[in-house]
Amino acid sequence: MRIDVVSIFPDYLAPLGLSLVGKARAAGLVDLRVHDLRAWAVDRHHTVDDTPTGGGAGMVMRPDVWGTALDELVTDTTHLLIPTPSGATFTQRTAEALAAAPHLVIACGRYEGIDARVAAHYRTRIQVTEVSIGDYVLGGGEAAALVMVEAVTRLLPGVIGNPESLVEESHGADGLLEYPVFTRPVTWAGLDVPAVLTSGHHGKITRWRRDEALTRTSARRPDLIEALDAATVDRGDLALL
Ligand code: 6GU
Repeated sequence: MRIDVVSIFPDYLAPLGLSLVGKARAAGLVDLRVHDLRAWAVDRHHTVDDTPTGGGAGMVMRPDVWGTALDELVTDTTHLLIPTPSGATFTQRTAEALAAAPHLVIACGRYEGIDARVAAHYRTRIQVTEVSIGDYVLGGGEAAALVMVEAVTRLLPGVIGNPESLVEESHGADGLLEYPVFTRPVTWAGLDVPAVLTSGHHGKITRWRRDEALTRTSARRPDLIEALDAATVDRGDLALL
């Protein structure tokens, strides 16, 4: 997969050289390039913004500069992502869909956002999604781009050594948060690892983990319990729900 990220703060994307994403890049599993939007600005001051038409606070990013940049980067098969707090919520399902795309371009806005004609124009040519990573406001799209690139990259074939790691995790197919995990030592700070986990009884361990996932999800994310697929709820669950 290829991913292009465009920002006026390309250094903000430096963490994409580290850890899981950095290793995936080094292994050639993702071709990730970060661009400075100002490279496409034409005036002496490399201006990328202007005042909002109709009045109001802040500045808006100019469509002409973004258009020159995106015309150079997008192809017919590009999925253009525009991070914005007014976008559709980015979820694990979004990450899964994007991981199947051949090319992502992430257009990071700052200030009050990017002139709305940019999304409208590219929507006539390619797939465009305005995405939010949650119900809070950030200073720009860069932190959201970091989040989305990591969530997508870890789903690409070969990035995670043991693909079983992708099966039993929060926001996976069962619709529940993950159960609590433990390792050695068996006693730490006066706290014991739950005895069932050292029992060697795999059936009991599976049931205990399922119960923990259910009680944790009920307490922290009741919305996920409401959304559970009836087909994934078993007889043992019903006592807890
Ligand atoms: Cl994607 N961008 C900005 N600027 N703020 C956000 C966001 C995105 N998602 C949540 N808040």
